[in-house]
Amino acid sequence: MMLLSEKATNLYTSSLRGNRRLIVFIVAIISFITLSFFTLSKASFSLGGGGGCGRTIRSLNEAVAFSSSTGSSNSNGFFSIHRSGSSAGQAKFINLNDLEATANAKEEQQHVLILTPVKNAEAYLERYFELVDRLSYPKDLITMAFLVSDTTDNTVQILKDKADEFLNRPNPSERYHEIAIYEKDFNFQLPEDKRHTFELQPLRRSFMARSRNYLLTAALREYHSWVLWLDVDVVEYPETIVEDLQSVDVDVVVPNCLLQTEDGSFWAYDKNNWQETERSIELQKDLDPDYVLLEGYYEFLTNRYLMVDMPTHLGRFKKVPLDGVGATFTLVKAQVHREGANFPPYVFQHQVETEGFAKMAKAMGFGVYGLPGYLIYHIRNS
Ligand SMILES: Nc1nc2c(ncn2[C@@H]2O[C@H](COP(=O)(O)OP(=O)(O)OP(=O)(O)O)[C@@H](O)[C@H]2O)c(=O)[nH]1
Ligand SMILES: [Mg+2]
Repeated sequence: MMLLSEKATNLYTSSLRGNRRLIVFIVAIISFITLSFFTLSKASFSLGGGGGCGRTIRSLNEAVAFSSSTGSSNSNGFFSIHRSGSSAGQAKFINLNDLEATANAKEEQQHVLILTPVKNAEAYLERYFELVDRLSYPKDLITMAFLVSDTTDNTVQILKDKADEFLNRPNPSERYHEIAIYEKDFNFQLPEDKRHTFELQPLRRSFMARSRNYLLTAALREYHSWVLWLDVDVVEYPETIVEDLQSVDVDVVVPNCLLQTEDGSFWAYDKNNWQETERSIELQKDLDPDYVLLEGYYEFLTNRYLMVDMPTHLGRFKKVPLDGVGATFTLVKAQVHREGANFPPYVFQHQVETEGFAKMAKAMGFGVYGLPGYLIYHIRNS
């Protein structure tokens, strides 16, 4: 009897153990299926599959449907919280919809940011400031910003002294809105006699691009409507040039930059302002995508139509569309930079730096133009 009941108990315990194993097994399977379902459905959103938009670029309707299905909120304008020390935080609201860059910029009091990268530039600074100071655009609407790189001369001190003078003039209407000097070294040095060697240009231009991007991201403020790129060694331009270029009312515009000569003879300088031609486009079809095209070098002829070779007698405001630009003097609506066109330090459509910028701006749908009859002058360096 005793033996029988012991047997029954053993049987009961082992069947209970069997059931428990079964239950654990079933629960594990259900958890696995549930987990897989959520993981896969998330993945299909982030990959943009299964009708979701994820992070890919989709049509506006798809994107709107996606954003309302995930319940993301939207607000007008721009908020940021500022805390200084122990004082209470204060929200800053700036409606960027109100920022405009229009032909009547001066009347509308639109701010201009003049950007100049500099390297061992002390010899050029006096003339540079003389010309900027002569501009007829109101000084209180002008910000100047410099990026000094890999410099061994007195450039920084001269910039600081000039800024001090220009910002503290007795007459407030003669003072500039702001002057900023940034220093950033890339430890990139080229021997002076090698600076324009064909093989070294892609690298030199790539470092110039990095400098320009540094300067742009450090200096651009939310109130700037225009960005004017001005090289330090441009030695002659009209005092009304800012208003003149603004009046053309396009996204990017460049005057025609020639070489200053003693006898006033016509010598081209900025060959980076150009149009593609049928032949230049044809030639690019067989090129390695990483090949950088350069203007003004006999080593490789590009077949582009350079602005310095276009007729200059058709009026100062006769504009032509361009596919490549330099930056000796380049006026850009700030929106173009804000939306993402900058200076590629990598190869973009066979170009780097300023010409890459033009290609990028055009790829984004912006208008890029030049004025062959509007002449400015660059110093003869050697
Ligand atoms: N921050 C920075 N500025 C540079 C660098 N190289 C040149 N610059 C400045 O960038 C502008 C354009 O450079 P330039 O050396 O004049 O270039 P370029 O006009 O093609 O050459 P040049 O015919 O010799 O004048 C000038 O204002 C220079 O002082 C650099 O590596 N870093
Ligand atoms: Mg120069």
